[in-house]
Parts: sequence; C-alpha cells; structure tokens
Amino acid sequence: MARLDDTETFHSIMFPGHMHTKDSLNYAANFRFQDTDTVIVTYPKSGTTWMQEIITLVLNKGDPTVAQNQPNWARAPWLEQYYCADVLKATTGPRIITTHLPYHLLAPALQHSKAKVIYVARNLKDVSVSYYHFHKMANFLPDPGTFSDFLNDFLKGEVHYGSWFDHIKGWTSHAKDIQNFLYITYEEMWQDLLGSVRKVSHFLQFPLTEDELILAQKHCSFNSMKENAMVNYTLIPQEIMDHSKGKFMRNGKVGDWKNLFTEEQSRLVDDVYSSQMADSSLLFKWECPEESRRPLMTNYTSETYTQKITLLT
Ligand code: PPS
Repeated sequence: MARLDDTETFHSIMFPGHMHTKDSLNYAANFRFQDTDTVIVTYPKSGTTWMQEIITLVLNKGDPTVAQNQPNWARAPWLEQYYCADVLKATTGPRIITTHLPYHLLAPALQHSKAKVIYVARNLKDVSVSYYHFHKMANFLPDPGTFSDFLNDFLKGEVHYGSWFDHIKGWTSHAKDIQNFLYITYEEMWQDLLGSVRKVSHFLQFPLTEDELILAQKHCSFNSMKENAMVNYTLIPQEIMDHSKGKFMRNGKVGDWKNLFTEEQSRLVDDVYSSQMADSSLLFKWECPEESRRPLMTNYTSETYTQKITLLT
C-alpha cells in the first residue's frame, strides 16, 4: 500500500491513508475481542512502542529473542491498520493488539469483554514535540509547517488521530466500564522502569522472578530499543519514513518540550489544558529531574540492584 498523501476520515477523525482504509477502520470498530487479548491503547507518541516491548519481554520472561527477531507491528499489530486481520489470523496463543482509536469507537466492541486494556498516557507538551518531529520524518503525515502552526492544530485536535484531550478523557473517564484496565504514564515508566515492568507483569497475571524482571527492564531501556531494528523503524523504507530527517527513537526524555517551546507557547498550552481538563482529575508530570529516576539495571544481579536502590532511598 502506498497512499502516502491520502487521508482517511472516519467518524470525523483523520487517519493516514497509508495504513488505514474505510474497511480496516470498520474492522476495528466491529472487532470481536477475546478475553485473553491484551490491548495497548495510546494517543500517538505516548509510549506505544515502549509498552509493546515491555509486554513482549514480560511474556517472554525477559528473554529478548522475540523482541529482537520480530517487528513490533507483527507481534502487537495496530487494530485499525489494514494488515491487522492477516497478522491476527496467523497468531497462535494470546494476542497483543495495539490501537490509537478513541474510546467511543471501540466501546461497543469492548463491552462485556475481559480483555486486558493498558492505557499509556504522556504529558501533552512532550507528545506535541514528539509528534511534530515525527511529522517531519513520516511521509504518510502532512507537512507540519512551523512548530507554532503545528501546536495550534494539535491543541484544536486538527491532526491525525484527533484530539489528545478527547482521547485521554474518553478512555480514562470510562475506565470503570472496562473490566480489566491499567492506566500508566510514560513519565512513570521513565522514572521507574523496573517498577513499571513489575506492574505490567502483575496486571497481566504473568509473574516473573526478580532476575527475569531485571532482564526485561534491561531490554526495554531507551538505549537498548534504539539499537533494536525490530522497534526503531529502520526496517521501514526511506520513502515512507525518512531517517535522514529524524529518528523514531528520538530523545526518550521527560520535559524535552522545554527545548522547543517558547514561554508564550507554554502559557498557551497551560491555559488550554486548564480549560479542557477542568473536569478531569488526571495529573501529569511535565518534567522529571534525572536524580528522581531509579537507576536502570544493566549488568547487576537482583541482589546488587536491591543494594543500590536501598542506598538511594
Ligand atoms: S507511535 O508512533 O505512536 O507508535 O509512537 P510511540 O511509540 O507512542 O512514541 C514514540 C516516543 O516514545 C519514545 N520511546 C521511549 N522513551 C523512553 N524509553 C524508551 N524505551 C522508549 N521507547 C520509545 C520515543 O523516543 C518517542 O519519543 P520522543 O520524545 O520523540 O523521543
């Protein structure tokens, strides 16, 4: 499929025509979830790939063989993309499904389902910066213009996949309607990766030993994923993702928005955020100092890691 310049509009939301068709979007909206499914739900640039990697590593008890040999879109396909049905047909065992769709489009399909839903959220300022850079390298997304132009469109929800506000409020305000729901943030994963891997393992009811958790954490660190061709999108041809214009695994930090935002843009976002999120109790971290981060495990055993943590806390 090429359709790099096409946009598919579905229920008033724009999707890149490159991977989405009316049929694929209808397939998603009418999908029959199985109780054994794990569903990763995100607004773009919020930690989707990271969660795909965490789940893969948890389900493989920290063994990186699958993560290093099967592309993320094949092990956790996007439900709304045209190839999903074929990937799922060929899947044996529990399915991991990814989606960027808003709640209202998937609510009927998820009703009464016991599928495990993991919602990953990321602060709006970092999402806007990451998405802006992604628009520059992804030839299936429109030219974003200046950051200021992009930010205005983004705040109005006039970008592909729709409004960040609608997405996050839609899913989190209906969390109680979903039988198995985990809410986690990019910032939490960044601050405490081991704790986040443990949380996911617990939620999936797939217990790992401490050493397996540490191994899983090691392979889903930014540096490890950046080098992994199965998740860094270097397998995608240049005409679709132009890696000379940026990297998919770009920066991987909390608070990177400060390097691009002007003070005025920051105030604008704060104002829009306050009015749009007035009815929400969600709290976001807009920055996380490096010192507040739990050290990542590399070559330690669980015993030495525990000693290191104890010293720090
Ligand atoms: S997409 O296109 O919606 O699937 O993108 P998504 O995977 O949701 O988000 C991409 C951003 O996540 C960062 N990322 C990570 N950060 C820290 N640690 C790890 N392991 C990690 N993996 C992915 C990636 O770098 C993108 O963020 P930015 O800010 O652009 O670097």
